[in-house]
Amino acid sequence: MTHGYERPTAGLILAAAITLGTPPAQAAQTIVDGFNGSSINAGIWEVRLAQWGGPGRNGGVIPENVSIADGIVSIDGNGDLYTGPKRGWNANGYREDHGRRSGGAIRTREPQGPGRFEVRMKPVFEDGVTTAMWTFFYNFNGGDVINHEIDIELLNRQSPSPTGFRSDYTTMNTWLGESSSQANLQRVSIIDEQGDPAPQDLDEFHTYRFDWFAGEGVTYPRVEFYVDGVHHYTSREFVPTIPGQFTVGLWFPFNWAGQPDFVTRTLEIDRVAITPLANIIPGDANADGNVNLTDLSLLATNFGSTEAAWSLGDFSGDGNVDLVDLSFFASNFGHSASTPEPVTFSLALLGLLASTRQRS
Ligand SMILES: [Ca+2]
Ligand SMILES: [Ca+2]
Ligand SMILES: [Ca+2]
Repeated sequence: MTHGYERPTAGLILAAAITLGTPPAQAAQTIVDGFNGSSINAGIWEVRLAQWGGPGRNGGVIPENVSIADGIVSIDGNGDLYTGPKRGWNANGYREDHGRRSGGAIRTREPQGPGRFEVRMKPVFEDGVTTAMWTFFYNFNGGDVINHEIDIELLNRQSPSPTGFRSDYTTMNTWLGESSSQANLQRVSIIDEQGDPAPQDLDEFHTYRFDWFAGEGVTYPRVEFYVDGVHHYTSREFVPTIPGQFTVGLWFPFNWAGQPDFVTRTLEIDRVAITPLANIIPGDANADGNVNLTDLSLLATNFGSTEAAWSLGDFSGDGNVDLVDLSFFASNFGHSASTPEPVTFSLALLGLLASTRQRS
């Protein structure tokens, strides 16, 4: 453990503060891939040849649809009007005689999580196809634990109906089993508070993220979902505990995403970052790697909130922003992705905190 998750006592806070200036050793490896090479990093990723959903359901995901250039991984999805030379993959383990409804996906070789999963990408918004990012653990040997999964799927529907495309809705799901009774399935509106059109309406890159906390220490198990740094939903039910391989891709659902009446659409992935929980520092509200006054400002603005998330200063995960969260912040104040900040300032802050606690 590189930093305390237990509710700090004043003594613990002081002890932690005194050690500031020497950033904690980081045992876990953070993965950041901007895809700047001439090929996809095979040490991190496998390019998938696979099918799911059952025989004849779609053309699977095939390596021929995945390419890299200029810092971008491009993944083609071929719709019902596709007549090119690519050939899809059948669930029975052989090539189709056509390439219709074939997509592509990259998946980490190693299981990941809990932690922060962030993808900057330009999704495809079309009927019949879905851009998705997810962790997946499956117990192929059977037993009680079958399916631990967290996903963001940009099929963008307010309801399961195959008609009625809605680019302002995003699914944010957590699963502990294969049936919907073992999952928390949410279709979340991502229209902003000003009522402006959803950011996804634009043909631009956006950052999709989920922070997965499995309940370490006294923190609360939950998965927080974000689009462009804005918190949209927290799942507190059916929260996975088992690390899973992380996939980003474009694929064709069988019947619940509508008809893909197009030739080819392309998902562009600019960057993927996977941060293990040990490297996520309580207090770093804006997730920039530093714990400083910017984060304190976020915490202060939301102090007293009972519907908060990490980005608003709720580091413990109970939904409230209170002295517990301030304690987390204080114990990590000065942590920096580069140069530590002076200790003296945090000691002054701790004095303030101590006096506040005595009054409360
Ligand atoms: Ca890039
Ligand atoms: Ca920060
Ligand atoms: Ca809290």
